[in-house]
Amino acid sequence: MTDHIWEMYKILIRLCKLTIAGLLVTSLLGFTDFNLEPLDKTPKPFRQNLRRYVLSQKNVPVYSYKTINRYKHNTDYFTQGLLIDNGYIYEGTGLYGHSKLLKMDLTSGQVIKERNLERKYFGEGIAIFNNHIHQLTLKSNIGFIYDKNSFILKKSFRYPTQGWGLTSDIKTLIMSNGSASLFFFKPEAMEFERRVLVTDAVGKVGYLNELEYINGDVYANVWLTDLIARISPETGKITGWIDLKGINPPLLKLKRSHVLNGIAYNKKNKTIIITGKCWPWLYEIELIPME
Ligand SMILES: [Ca+2]
Repeated sequence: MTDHIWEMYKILIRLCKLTIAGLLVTSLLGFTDFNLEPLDKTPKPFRQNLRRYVLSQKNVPVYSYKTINRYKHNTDYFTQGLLIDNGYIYEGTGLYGHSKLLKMDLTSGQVIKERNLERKYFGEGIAIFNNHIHQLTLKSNIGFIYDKNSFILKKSFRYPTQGWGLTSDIKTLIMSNGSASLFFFKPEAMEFERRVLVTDAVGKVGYLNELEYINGDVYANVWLTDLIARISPETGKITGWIDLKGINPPLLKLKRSHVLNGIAYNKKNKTIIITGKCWPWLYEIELIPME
């Protein structure tokens, strides 16, 4: 056997070992049905024309918004997850070395509880279920479960893709990973249950990011846009669009020029709180149907 053929043979054996190891890991984790490939990303031409496309929708309602209040937001917080529980705002922030889990007073912005993630983790979406806070990480394939009151880490869980957004309904945790799919987990054991492909009348709607479960629908911000898709968790069908154009301050006025990435439902006021990465404000809004 020549040296060249021998080298090729060794590479082939290495590839086989990696494939078998990968299959073994996903099988052991119970994620064989989990879509590991980002095949369901929305094509880029669609994304570039998304606002025009959304505003031309005839088969689902499109909403604008009315700002009814705003609250201070720390411009160091690279918002990746946002929710309201019992009147308090909870935020998960990202960036390596800066990722946090926070509990704050909504109106004053005063930090009540804070926990830093290890420097090796980039924090992502958060959700509360049964007095526990779940937090994803971007590329580490690991999530954390904390006691809601003490922020003490109770356990961790694994998933095979990137982690982006997280929210919860009354019985499941719902996760996005930047694709056009939503993934459903049983929260206690973080056991993967099912996934739905998010589609509208034309096709897949990808780059789903921060999530919020509101009255039976999942609201998902489309990454790098001011648009939020309202999605049926049962079918994955888009049931409406929210256009938040103009809600974020002009990029030049921001400490860092980052996009919308926080949706929290304020049950008490029946309003939605919106913010973005390092934005100076949390906006409390009501949705207004567009003509
Ligand atoms: Ca949220």
